[in-house]
Amino acid sequence: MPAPARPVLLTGASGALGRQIAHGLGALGFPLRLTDVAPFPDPLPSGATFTAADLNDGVAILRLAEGCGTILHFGAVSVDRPFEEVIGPNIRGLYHIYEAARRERARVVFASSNHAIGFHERTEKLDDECSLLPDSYYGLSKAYGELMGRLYWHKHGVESVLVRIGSCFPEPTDARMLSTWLSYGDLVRLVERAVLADRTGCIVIWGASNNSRSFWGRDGREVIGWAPQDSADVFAPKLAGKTSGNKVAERYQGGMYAANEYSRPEDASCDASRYGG
Ligand code: 15L
Repeated sequence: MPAPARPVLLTGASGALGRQIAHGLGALGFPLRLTDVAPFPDPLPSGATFTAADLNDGVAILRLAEGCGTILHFGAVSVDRPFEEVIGPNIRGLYHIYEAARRERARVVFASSNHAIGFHERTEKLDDECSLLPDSYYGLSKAYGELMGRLYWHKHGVESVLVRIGSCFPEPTDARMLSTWLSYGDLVRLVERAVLADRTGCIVIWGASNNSRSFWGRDGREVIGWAPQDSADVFAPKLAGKTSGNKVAERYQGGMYAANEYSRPEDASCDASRYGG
């Protein structure tokens, strides 16, 4: 089983996705440095260390990244929250991650989100060149992260795998997730390939399983040799009728994130071909 020569830093290690990645890659023998503001709640995977750190602390992040070949950046506010709560971990923290990657010549695997494009309509089939269309301050921070990845690639040659994660949970729980679900197994295999791939440049990958109702199409997955193995389709009989009942949420890919605090007047219009309606 191949393992990377240089250590892999994982931020957000104590979160739901971080724990899956820590255990999944730990089992493959990856040399892991785990970090989070919260303690790691499980026994440490063999060969892993854990250091508590705040993404706002640039010196701590530089120190943690020393000698690392990859930074898996899964730490941040991960839900729709007010601007002031998002700005520290998701904006300043991201800058600290990219500065560390620049110094170490490390690759970044960034946990972006479908909420970076959440105001695209559900009737659209998107590819990796679609416009960024955030549906919340959280989604805006993910769009910013993707642009940060592009900046550091063009200016410094720092590679990024920007994973636009759909809904990564043990199982899909509503009709929207029949389109957006990413299984834990597919997530871990994606991250494994993103670490081991030879060269990636700066690519976007839709983080979704093999769902026939997917909103998303072409992306950079071939560059890393990843293909999802699971599918939300088997849950369709149970979930197809389980919609939100909210008109705005049902119209847009981001669902309730688009609907939260929505106050656009009914008759407002803009250039549909450029900005998604
Ligand atoms: C996300 O980005 C969130 O982290 C997660 O909690 C879900 O809301 C998910 O998107 C989703 O869109 O289902």
